[in-house]
Amino acid sequence: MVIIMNEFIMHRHPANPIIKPEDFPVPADSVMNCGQAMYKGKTVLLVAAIYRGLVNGKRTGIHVAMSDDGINFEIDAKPLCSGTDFGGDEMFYDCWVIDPRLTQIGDEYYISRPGEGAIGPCALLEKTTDFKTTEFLGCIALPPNRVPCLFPEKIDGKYVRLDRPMSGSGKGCGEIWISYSPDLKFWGDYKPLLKPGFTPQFDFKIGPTVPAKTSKGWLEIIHGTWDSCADTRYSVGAVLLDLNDPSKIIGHCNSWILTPQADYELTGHVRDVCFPCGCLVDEEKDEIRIYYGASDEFVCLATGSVSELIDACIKGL
Ligand code: BMA
Repeated sequence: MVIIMNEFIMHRHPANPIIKPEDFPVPADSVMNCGQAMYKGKTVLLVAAIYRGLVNGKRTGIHVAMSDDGINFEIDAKPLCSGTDFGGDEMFYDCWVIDPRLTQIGDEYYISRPGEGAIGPCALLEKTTDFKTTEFLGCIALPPNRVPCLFPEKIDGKYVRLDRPMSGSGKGCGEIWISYSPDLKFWGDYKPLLKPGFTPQFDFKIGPTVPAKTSKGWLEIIHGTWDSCADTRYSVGAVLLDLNDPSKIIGHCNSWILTPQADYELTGHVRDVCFPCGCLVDEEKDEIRIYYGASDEFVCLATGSVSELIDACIKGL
């Protein structure tokens, strides 16, 4: 057993990993990076699975996991998202269904996720209201783009998103941008928001998750990578954006808030990975929950005090 010496604000739940491949109702090798939201008082996760062999002819799928207590989940055997015929070409563009970002806007839940592409992923959007069926809304970003994360409400009458229009290669190539839309279809007013290198722990690339509204600003959990001669380490960071103008950064933590240290993060299918797609914030309980993918094999949970995290962003701790 690994003893974690230096957790910073976020604490690993003792029940980790809370979802393992063997918990899955279909044969899976990896259960990983997940979208997260509240639905009818329950915690809902959209869990990406890489199947063991083909399941109904598919290599991957995104499955709904629901829970009353946020720890014990019931997982649907039938995937909610299993790829579409977008782009034709024997599903070339939508054959690897992973990394969903889930945003609740009113009574609707939007799922943005990467589609395959020869020069990198494009971004596909689906919508659900019942977590049983989805409506495919199309492609909302050209490749290479990983992955637009929608804000949960309009700001100044426009939908807002963060994404990583990755281009080039090498250190510092992946940065986060903000853009706006009148209808979730046509996007513009692009502005760069945050570049890798704002902390040495995230020197290679960074990527967004779905922002959470707090009384002090939009809390934006990010992933960021650090490249060594041995491997790429995926950690979790936090940024605070202005409530009325989210293109303004109010503050950010000076380093990671979660980095691979536990055995289920250090070993596994891809070692050294903590990969978030969102977070759940409850300011009344002063709680933040981040369900994250650990080593591309498990779903894990880290919890912390949201006021402490916001304070750390503002002070740059
Ligand atoms: C990223 C994504 C994630 C994955 C991570 C680590 O590029 O593909 O799905 O968790 O790499 O392997």
